[in-house]
Amino acid sequence: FENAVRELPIQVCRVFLDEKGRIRPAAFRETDCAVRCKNPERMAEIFPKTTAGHGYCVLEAFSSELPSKVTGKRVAVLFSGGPAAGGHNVIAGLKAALGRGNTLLGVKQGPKGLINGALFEITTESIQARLNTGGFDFLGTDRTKIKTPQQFEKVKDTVLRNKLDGLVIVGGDDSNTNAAYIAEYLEEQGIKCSVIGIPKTIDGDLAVGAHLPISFGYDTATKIYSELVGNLTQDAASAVKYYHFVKLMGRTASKITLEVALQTRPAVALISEEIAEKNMSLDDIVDHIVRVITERRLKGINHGVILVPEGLIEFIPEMRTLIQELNSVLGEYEKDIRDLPTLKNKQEFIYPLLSPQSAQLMASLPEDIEEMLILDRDDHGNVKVSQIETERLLIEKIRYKMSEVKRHPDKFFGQGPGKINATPEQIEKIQGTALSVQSHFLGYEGRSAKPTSFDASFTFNLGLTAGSLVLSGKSGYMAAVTEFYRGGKVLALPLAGLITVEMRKGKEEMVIEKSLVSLDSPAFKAFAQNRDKWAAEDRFNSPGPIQHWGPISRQLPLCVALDQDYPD
Ligand code: FBP
Repeated sequence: FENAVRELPIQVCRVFLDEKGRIRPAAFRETDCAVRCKNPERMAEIFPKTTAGHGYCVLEAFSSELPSKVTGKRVAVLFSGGPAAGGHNVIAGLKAALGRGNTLLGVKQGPKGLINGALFEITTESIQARLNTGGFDFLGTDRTKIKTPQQFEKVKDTVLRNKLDGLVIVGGDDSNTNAAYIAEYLEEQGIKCSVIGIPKTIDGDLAVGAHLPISFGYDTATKIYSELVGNLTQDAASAVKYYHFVKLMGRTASKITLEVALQTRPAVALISEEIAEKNMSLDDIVDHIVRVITERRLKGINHGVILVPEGLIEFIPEMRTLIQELNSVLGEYEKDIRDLPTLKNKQEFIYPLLSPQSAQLMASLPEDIEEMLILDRDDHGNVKVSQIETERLLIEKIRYKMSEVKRHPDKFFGQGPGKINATPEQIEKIQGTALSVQSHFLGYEGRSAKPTSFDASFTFNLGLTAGSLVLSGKSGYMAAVTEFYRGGKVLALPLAGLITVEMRKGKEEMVIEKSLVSLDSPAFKAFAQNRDKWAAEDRFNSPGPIQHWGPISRQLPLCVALDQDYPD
């Protein structure tokens, strides 16, 4: 591995190198830090085995030759959830930590493969050939949630049949929650198998303050989206006729949108967390965008880029209430509703069970969105926001509002609060201009790319961390790397301490708390201080393609760099 790694821009944390610069696993010791658990007593009840003795204490890696002496261990690894750049490097790091004296097995097709016992041996050659490639295609992935007693039994069978001493789960918040439950279950069953989670998701919402600034895949995805959005800003200013509405992936947090906004400086970027905090309705959002477009028109600018986070719909207060009400209805009548043949039948069943406001809102939505909201949830109970065309909903409403501006200029122009100041000539001039829009969705194209040098190094080190934890016999932890700018500090975070209570389908669910955009964070403040200038006139930036070599390749995501001392 040393040779393969040296030829690539992968930096290995010092703690994993011996005095001759050879890669070896590290050992772990307790620190005097703990993760901030929101419900410590409740979690200690749910995870008595994995929290026993050490509670929520963070472990730190230190250099030791002891783990490299451990041999004969059998460890399996699986991918779970959506792909993210660098997954193959996690496996490579894991293989490097385990060395030739231990066996690494791959689980095919994620948690489903774990339940079905679909495992195969991973050779050094097979994973070396995939070093620094994108995607999860080597193993495959899926979104099965391991929840029923029968599924846990089957996992136990797989562990026993394959004589596993370790299981590494590469996934997001839901998958790492699965890892916490499996770790607890195996210990409870008296089976010695270390279960370790790896923080993966392009969304960037699996982060734990200074202990884990970001999940892997975020840097690559945001750099790809920034290149594409940058191209659109440039195209908009060149063709001078279109507004490009770009929905950016990120199921819940707007972390991707914030990073892309900082990189490209668009006319508008909506941040869901801000919309929720300021209690902005759908109409407020539409009014804001119409205002920006109109003020730009008054300056002769009739083009630009508008960024819309994928998860927006769940943060608009009235939509959030509607989704919560729908979740409760579904929690009680899911089967009855599913069995109804047409959307009309479903509407007739559901509307009377909603509050009048929610029923009215629901009726005002396009039918395809209504249909998605009614039933389409993933195995973990999440609304499939990537399939909802929020950008089209906004465009429809903005078009309508713009036509109102045309029909009733007095309502929008003039003196006084909220009104736009313009001369009659200016108003007449802009009333003749049409609004031409293009809509885009950037998501899947960012998940399986060749990793940036940041993600390539980050993931290789996460794999080394997971392998070291298994060899040290630790279970119920998530591997973490922090202090990137100092060459990386390697930690293990107790999974049970990260779990909190979330409402899904109207019921309480234990799940790792999502890390959202904080309006007090330096990254958000940098955006908020600059956005009016970006809205007023073209100040865009087109960062161009990812660089894999040279100084620019080492650029951390701007949000991570700006927030590195922010406590979360
Ligand atoms: P993970 O949290 O599993 O990494 O997935 C993130 C994500 O890319 C979201 O941004 C998006 O909403 C979702 O996956 C799309 O999922 P699917 O692949 O099932 O369409």
